[in-house]
Amino acid sequence: MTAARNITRRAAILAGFAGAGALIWNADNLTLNPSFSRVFHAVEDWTRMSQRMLLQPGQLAKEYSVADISPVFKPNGTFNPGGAEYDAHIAQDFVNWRLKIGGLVRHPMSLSIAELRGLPSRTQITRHDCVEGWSAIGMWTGVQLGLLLKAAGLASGARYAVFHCADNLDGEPIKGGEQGPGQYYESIDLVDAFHPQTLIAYNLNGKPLGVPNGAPLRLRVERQLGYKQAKYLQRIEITDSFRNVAGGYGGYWEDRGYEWYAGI
Ligand SMILES: Nc1nc2c(c(=O)[nH]1)N[C@H]1C(S)=C(S)[C@@H](COP(=O)(O)O)O[C@H]1N2
Ligand SMILES: [Mo]
Repeated sequence: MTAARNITRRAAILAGFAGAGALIWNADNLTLNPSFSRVFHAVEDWTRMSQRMLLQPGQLAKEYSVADISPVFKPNGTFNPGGAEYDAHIAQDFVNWRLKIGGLVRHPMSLSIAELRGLPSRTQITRHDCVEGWSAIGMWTGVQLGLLLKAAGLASGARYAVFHCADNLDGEPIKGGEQGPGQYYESIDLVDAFHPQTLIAYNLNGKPLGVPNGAPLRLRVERQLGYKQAKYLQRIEITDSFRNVAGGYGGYWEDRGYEWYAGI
């Protein structure tokens, strides 16, 4: 057994997550990708912090039971980002999709969907409330954003996580997760970023996220409204401010007059 395997096993056992098997199974790949091995070294530390937060009453969004899950999780906003780049990712089943984490971090990362699926996961059944007046209950599975940020290591001045998406509401998508006019984006502060229910979700109701609901990755930030739940995630940028991003108000809809903190 290699050293990497040993460490992985120990981290997985201490973590006590259901995903531990997958983590061990991935151990050989971890050594090949330094950004990924950082993620898993952060697991142990993060688990302790996250468990403590989960025990704090009043801090969590309500979680529902399987019987409450809506038969259809109504899609809204973009149903399909379109464009040659996203179409190619659909055709390849998102095997070449990467989630990039950069900005004010000590270790920028680029993770595949398979790598994210290999990490400890959280599953939660929550209610999504859209400002347009509808809601839906869904079961989300994904990686806690806090774990990824622990692995990336925040640099000094870090205050916000900005989420860059693959869709453009005003025209053709801009390539490679870059921001530009009409491109959907969102942002949250670090309190929400490290909240244990804040996930980079890849499954909805036990199945890979479909294109209408944000394939292959979307944000779940459960104490806020629907428009904060950014779909088609390509890049997370840690910043000291969002004033210089797009229109300067922290999100596509915020730039068009919505509240930045959309508490439920
Ligand atoms: N990238 C992206 N994310 C987005 C949107 C969008 O148009 N593009 N719409 C937002 C709004 S207003 C809502 S209510 C939810 C809808 O998520 P759903 O399509 O899974 O229902 O996604 C949010 N996230
Ligand atoms: Mo919405």
